[in-house]
Amino acid sequence: MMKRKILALLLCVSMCVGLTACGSGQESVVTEAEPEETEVSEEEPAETGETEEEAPEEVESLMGYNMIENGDFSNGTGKWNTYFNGGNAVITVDEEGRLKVQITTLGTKDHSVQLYYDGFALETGCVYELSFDAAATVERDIEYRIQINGGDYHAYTGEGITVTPETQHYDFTFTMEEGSDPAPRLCFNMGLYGNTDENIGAHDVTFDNFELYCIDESNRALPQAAMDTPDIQINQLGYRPEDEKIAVFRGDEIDSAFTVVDAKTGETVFEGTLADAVSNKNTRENESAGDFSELKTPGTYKVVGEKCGESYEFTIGEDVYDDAFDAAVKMLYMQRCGMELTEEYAGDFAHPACHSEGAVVHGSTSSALVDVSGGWHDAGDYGRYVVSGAKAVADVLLAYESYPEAFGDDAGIPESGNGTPDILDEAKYELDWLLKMQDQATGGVYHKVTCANFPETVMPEEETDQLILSPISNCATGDFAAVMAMAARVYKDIDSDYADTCMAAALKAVEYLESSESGDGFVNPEEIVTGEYPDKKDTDERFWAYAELFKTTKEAKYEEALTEMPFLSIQGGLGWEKVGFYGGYAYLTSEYTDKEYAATVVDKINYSIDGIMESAGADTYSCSISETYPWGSNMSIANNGMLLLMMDEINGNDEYENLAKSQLNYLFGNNATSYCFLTGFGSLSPEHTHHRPSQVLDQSMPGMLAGGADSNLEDPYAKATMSGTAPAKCYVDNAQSFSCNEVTVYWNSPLIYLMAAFK
Ligand code: G3I
Ligand code: 9MR
Ligand code: ZN
Repeated sequence: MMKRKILALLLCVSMCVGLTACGSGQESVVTEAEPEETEVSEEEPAETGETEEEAPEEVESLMGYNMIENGDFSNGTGKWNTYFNGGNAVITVDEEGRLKVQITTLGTKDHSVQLYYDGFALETGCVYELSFDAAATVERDIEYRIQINGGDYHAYTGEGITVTPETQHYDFTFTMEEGSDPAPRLCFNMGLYGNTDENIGAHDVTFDNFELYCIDESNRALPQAAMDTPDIQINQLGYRPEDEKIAVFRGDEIDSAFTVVDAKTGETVFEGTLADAVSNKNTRENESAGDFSELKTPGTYKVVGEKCGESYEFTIGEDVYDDAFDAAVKMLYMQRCGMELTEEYAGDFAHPACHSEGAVVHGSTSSALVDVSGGWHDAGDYGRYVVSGAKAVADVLLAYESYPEAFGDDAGIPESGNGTPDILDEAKYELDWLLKMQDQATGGVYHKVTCANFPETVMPEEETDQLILSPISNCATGDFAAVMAMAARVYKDIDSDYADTCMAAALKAVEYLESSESGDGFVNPEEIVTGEYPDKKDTDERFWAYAELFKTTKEAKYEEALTEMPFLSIQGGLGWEKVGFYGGYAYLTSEYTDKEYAATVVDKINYSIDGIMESAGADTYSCSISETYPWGSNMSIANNGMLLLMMDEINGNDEYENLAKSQLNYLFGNNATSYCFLTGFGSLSPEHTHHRPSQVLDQSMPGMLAGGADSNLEDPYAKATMSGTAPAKCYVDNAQSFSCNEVTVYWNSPLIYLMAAFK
């Protein structure tokens, strides 16, 4: 029964338009376009004439096999999972070999208890039959659905059923009317659904013999054509006249020479040659880099090769980053929580004040509400997390300290024109919130404030569940102390009272840390399932706090405290988890007295820089990470650029600046996905970000840096569509893919730093 029949459907992929490809390109991307009414036939397709034809493809039949693996539970619970939103249950396989869902809490929503199965696909025009057996210890209503797994979670098919103590067989037939979905979810809502008695108490629902068959594929639509992207990559925002300019060519056959042409006149303005192609393990493509740095004349151009086609257009000019920089900074304002965003400043993304209700303290017997309003929404979710928020604020404060001339007072935020650089007004919005996250009694800082669950795809003011302060953590407290000490330095000449407030808060936080045992990591309390930002080591956060306190106050006791911590054992990094290099940089730029210690700091950071250079040297795009692209890889890449610039200050190495610039080139399009990862900029940029306001308004907010390639495939959509894909190409512009296509304030912030340096 599991045997797949090859139908040898001859399909003409007739939708390829545009450039003559070198044969590679982007993974196929499912769009929500209307399905084409096409008869599947075994005959030769008619000539379309309009486009280049490719060899007919053999398409596997969808019929004749059960799309649910292990539907009889002979191999345990397998790929079946539960999702809770206020309810609770446990799944096991019972003595009779059925899947048993032991429901203990019903919750208040239909999906408060959900059983689900991912890992199949539905194709437009096909007819499917779903069947299963179900029973319950107490008669009740449940709902089965096959739904889109993200956004509005609308059902492709589904209905309510009444399950009874006597096992019943259910059988449903449906046609996939919408665009093909490579990653839908089959689920059963078993919370407070239909006429189920809310006082039903603990009960079991059992399932068995799941079958999902395609029973008719005669109206199966043609597969969507793979998206055609150029085989010559460039920075789509362009280059400043003096920048190094490298285009990356790819394909089975690569040109040996190329030209750069004026985009308007077609006139050749530069001729270059290409070395033999090399294969790149990150992209699994053959590539060659073409250098056209000598072209410095401002203008709009394309890179052209006979075999590889054309690049997207780009500009050479002094101001190529100006608009993108403004938008990347403005994104922070757009993420503001707890105040109304007016149309004047936020345009379509205007919304009333959100999340202003006050939060309860997790585990506290008191139901008193704490005011923790304000700050930036972390990301596509509306959580506000201290460790990631501290990273974001640190980056922009460092950017301001190193490149103050990059920031003006006219960013188009409510504080513009008040005489203070807007970036400091913006950072203060987050710092004000951070101050509220400190427990006044102990000085400890709550790890985060979120609801118990991630919100639906709604605007922020529509997330109205109870806000909860998750427990105090050492990591949050250490990061808090560090950025408050930093703020005390940066705001000293601008608002000395505020600087004093920040310093007092930093000292209180350090007092807490000194009385708290090292090593307590943060894990989510059981009923809170929002972003965890787990971190098992707090020594790097402690180190960073001492380093910033020392840099700001110059007091010997902080230098003594930090030099007692061997830097070699401190987790290096500029992330939300590993923050040691913020501390190292603070020490190296302070009035330190321990030269030997400083030397070990330099050595350790230089060792990381060596790794960055090695990775970049082995990658045609000079991308500074290799082999594994983690969740938020664009942050890692931007962080590496930032670290190079920081260490350029210390080591004075010209190569660093150039390599940092290459990281920016990668982010703006010189990468194997062909995407400029900053929304709203470049020729091809993310349009379907996992960002709730963008999803609700059906337009990606401009100025957001998407997470980028994640070779760990960390969401169902990514798993379903990119298994086996080369690491650097594990990116999909789909809102369901939260591990590739979400955005965060702390991914924008290192980008802001990088761009500030190159303005
Ligand atoms: O620890 C391993 C490391 O050893 C390995 O080298 C590296 C590369 O594969 O992976 C590391 O773990 C990853 C970790 O991030 C640290 O980079 C995990 O696989 C990965 O799952 C984890 O992803 C985090 C994700 O939350 C899930 O926890 C992202 O960094 C983090 O940015 C993201 O943050 C979410 C918030 O929870 C909620 N708000 C939105 C935000 C962005 O998506
Ligand atoms: O939307 C959530 C996103 O903001 C988080 O970064 C991500 C990782 O924790 O989780 C997303 O929420 C998903 C959840 O983890 C699993 N169920 C589907 C949710 C969103 O579509
Ligand atoms: Zn909010």
